Amino acid sequence: MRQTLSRRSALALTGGSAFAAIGGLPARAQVPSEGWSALAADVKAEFKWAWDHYVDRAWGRDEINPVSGTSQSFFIAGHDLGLSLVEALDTLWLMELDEEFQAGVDWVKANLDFDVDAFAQTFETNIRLVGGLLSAHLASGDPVLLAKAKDLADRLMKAFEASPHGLPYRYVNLRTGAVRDPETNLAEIGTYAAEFGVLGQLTSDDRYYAAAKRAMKHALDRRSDLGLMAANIHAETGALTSRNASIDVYADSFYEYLWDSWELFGDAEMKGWAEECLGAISRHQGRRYDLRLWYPMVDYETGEVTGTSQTVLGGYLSGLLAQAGRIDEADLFLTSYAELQDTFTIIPESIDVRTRQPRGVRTGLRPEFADACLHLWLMTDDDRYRALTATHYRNMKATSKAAYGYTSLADITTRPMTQGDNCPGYWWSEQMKYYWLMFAEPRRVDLDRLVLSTEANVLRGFAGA
Ligand code: DMJ
Repeated sequence: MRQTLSRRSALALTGGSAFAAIGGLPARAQVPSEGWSALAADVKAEFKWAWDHYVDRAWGRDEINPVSGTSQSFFIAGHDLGLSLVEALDTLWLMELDEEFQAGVDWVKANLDFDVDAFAQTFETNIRLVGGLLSAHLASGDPVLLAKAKDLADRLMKAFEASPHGLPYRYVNLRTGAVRDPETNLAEIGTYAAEFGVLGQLTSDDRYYAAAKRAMKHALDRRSDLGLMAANIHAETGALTSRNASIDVYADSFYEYLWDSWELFGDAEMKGWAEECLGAISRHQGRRYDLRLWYPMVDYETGEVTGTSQTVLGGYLSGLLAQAGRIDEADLFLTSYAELQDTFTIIPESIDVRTRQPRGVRTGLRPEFADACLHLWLMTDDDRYRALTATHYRNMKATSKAAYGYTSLADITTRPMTQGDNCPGYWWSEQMKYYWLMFAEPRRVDLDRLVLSTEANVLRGFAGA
């Protein structure tokens, strides 16, 4: 049985919550009839099956299109950086698929070169590639992986250095350091501290974490009297470019990295900011619609609602609230999404919180519900969260499994659902890892020490590390 004492004792310090449950989650967990370990074996078999198709059809390409068996670039049109392969590495390691892990590492050593005269998105390159290389290095100790992560992070640093405020531009040319797209947002300026901090520790170089924290502080210094930040900001002028406070896309991982900086580096200032931000979000964005808890967009100075959509990505907040000890609120927010899972089988990409109806029919094979379940389970040891995740896994398998892997969906309202033709890179790093961590008794990680990046790269907690 997992040792939950350390996380639970942190909980005792945080006190109660004003949030009352609406009774949406089952009172008892439904343990899968086949048992957790059989479910874990199934997850591993599916991952291996999908990996073999990636090797066969898309080796070294960024993403496989699992219906047609074709592939596509993600960062740079026509120039692939092995995205899915890098994203898969630490998942392969945790699943003890060692030959596959080593084949991936060998590909990285022989082929992955970031000296490309092309623009790449700074944020995505960091969370997916720098994070993927770092976690593979932490797993295996291979110094070449660390050298590759450092080389790439050095190229991304140009995006910070070009701004008088240290706010990274959205795109940077990997060879020349030229930048473009200064109109940016909280997620894209504030999702570096975890990867850059770990890189800094491994290379004894404080510059990376200092740059990441400076960008976050710039935005934090512009909080309103309510304690909220507007989500849009300009890297050149440093000014806010909207009045909308959001927990959702364009802001999400900023908040995660405040907390992660505390967990990873013991940065108490970041913890204080995380608690202040979560408190303000809870007070001024959290709203009940038909008793369900949602966090719609609000004006950052008045708290007035400015938009009533909520995406499936917003589910991460439930996991973050749990990490910060706000268990009741986290559970209640998860319940809102669990109801969507019950109603639609696959949680819609975006809903209107007033009606709980989808705002579109496509979905992106999203991991955030399982992410939140993992963090709630780690904090409480309550198997209801594992049971909800088992349903998430089975529903994904029933709807997204295609000839050569798992795909996003083009229409969740048809029966059967209409498949798209793309497996996003994060599938290899996120949900399959969350399922594995919850269903298996993983031998290569200490769950009490586990810290995952926003892309679920393991940044702390490998057994023996
Ligand atoms: C992932 O790339 C990361 O979780 C990111 O923070 C936002 N969401 C996508 C997956 O939906």
